[in-house]
Amino acid sequence: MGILDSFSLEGKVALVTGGAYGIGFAIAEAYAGAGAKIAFNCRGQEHLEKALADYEAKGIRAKGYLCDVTDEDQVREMVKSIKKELGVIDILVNNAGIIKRIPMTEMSAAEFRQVVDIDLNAPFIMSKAVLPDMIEKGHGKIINICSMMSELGRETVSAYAAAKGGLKMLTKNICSEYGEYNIQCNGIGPGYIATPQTAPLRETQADGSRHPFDQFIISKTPAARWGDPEDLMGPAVFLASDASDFVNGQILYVDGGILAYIGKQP
Ligand code: NAP
Ligand code: GCO
Repeated sequence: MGILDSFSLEGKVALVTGGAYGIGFAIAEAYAGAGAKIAFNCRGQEHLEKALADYEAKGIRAKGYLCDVTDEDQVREMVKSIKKELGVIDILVNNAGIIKRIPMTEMSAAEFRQVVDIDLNAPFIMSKAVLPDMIEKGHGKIINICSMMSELGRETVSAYAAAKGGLKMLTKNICSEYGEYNIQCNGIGPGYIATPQTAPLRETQADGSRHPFDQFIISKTPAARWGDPEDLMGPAVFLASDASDFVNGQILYVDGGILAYIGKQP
């Protein structure tokens, strides 16, 4: 077997939560290209239908499910359906997530809870739903999509940073608790990636100039650019493949160097 064979996902079943568009879609596309059978979910019927068409346009026969990852019953039903239609889930990517950019003093407890529910509680619910079959099968890969905010804070994202910091530690704990069953749980920490979630931070201003935050990120990134979802494809395949069977509890930051860099002098 050549070294590239260890990156193959041939015959594997991958579930990417929130895989209707953005980072999740790119990861699912990469997994399909590496040979995996693809399942994804989202909450919106329109998002689901457009995503199925988008996957088909790329020659990918993905199975899409309407499932709110915060709802344990829906999650159990989705995992059962995937098992019946595709097989036991070998690879779970906890990608579904939201952000609310509100100053903490103005954020309601309900808004804080909603972000934590989707970004932290749901990866727990999803992982709990797939672990028993992974244990029985003798292998499994869980990949949690963390964030720069797993390491850093910034104004207005208190709930998101708390959730993503917690997700980093949940990653390490799943590693600790299930590593003996040949289950690897790692995280990917994307930098600033051009998706619908960050679109408000990149809007062109009324005078035609770039959004101040857009300019800020360019100055803070050695790569001097925003990331694209495609930048995450290779790292995601690596962490889902046999090539990373001895990598566990790690957060792989795919950030163009932001975390290593003090930033360009204004
Ligand atoms: P996005 O464009 O907003 O896509 C989020 C996806 O998650 C959508 O498919 C959405 O579909 C789904 N989703 C949201 N809440 C859900 C729920 N309760 N149940 C099921 N599906 C749900 O976000 P993105 O930029 O691709 O980010 C994906 C992940 O990467 C998130 O965890 C985010 O925190 C993280 N991340 C993003 C960046 C970035 O710069 N973009 C950087 C670091 C980390 P529905 O709304 O139809 O449910
Ligand atoms: C923000 C951005 C970030 C990115 C990402 C960075 O408002 O600061 O949305 O949070 O989404 O998490 O890694």
